[in-house]
Amino acid sequence: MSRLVYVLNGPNLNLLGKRQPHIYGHETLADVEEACRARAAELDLTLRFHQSNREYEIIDWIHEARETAAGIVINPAAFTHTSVAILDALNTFEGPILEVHISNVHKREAFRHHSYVSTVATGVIAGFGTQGYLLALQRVARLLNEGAPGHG
Ligand code: CA2
Repeated sequence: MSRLVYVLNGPNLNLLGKRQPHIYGHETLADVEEACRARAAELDLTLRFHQSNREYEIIDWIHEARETAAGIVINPAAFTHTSVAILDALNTFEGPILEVHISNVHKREAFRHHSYVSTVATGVIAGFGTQGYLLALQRVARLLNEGAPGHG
């Protein structure tokens, strides 16, 4: 059984820790990746960690994950609120999908309150800062340990 998890990050998250720290905190995406890798090792998960500003790249990684991965943790960033294409791709994935938002999107502008991705996600974490990624990995590991459908 695969224990591979894709951690996917959408547009502008490459700026994490470099702009708007009052909303997204001081940690960079490289810090988040390092923390995810450490937590994954404890949970006996293997990670692929990616970020892109291009919708099609995120879709291609989801297609790749269909073939190999047991779970997906995704912060689709602004594509959360706009992308039927990412929703359609995620709908083809059989394992757990955990949607993560660093900020509490429900406390922010109304256009951030709707998520296409939430309509397919197994679970959603918002407003826990970058700790949300680690909690999502913990949840994926638990679901896989309990025999959630995944790849292989
Ligand atoms: O809270 C989240 O994680 C979001 O997914 C972040 C997105 C936003 O569009 C969503 O509504 C909520 C924005 C990511 C932009 O990241 C930046 C990080 C630092 C500086 C500027 C942008």
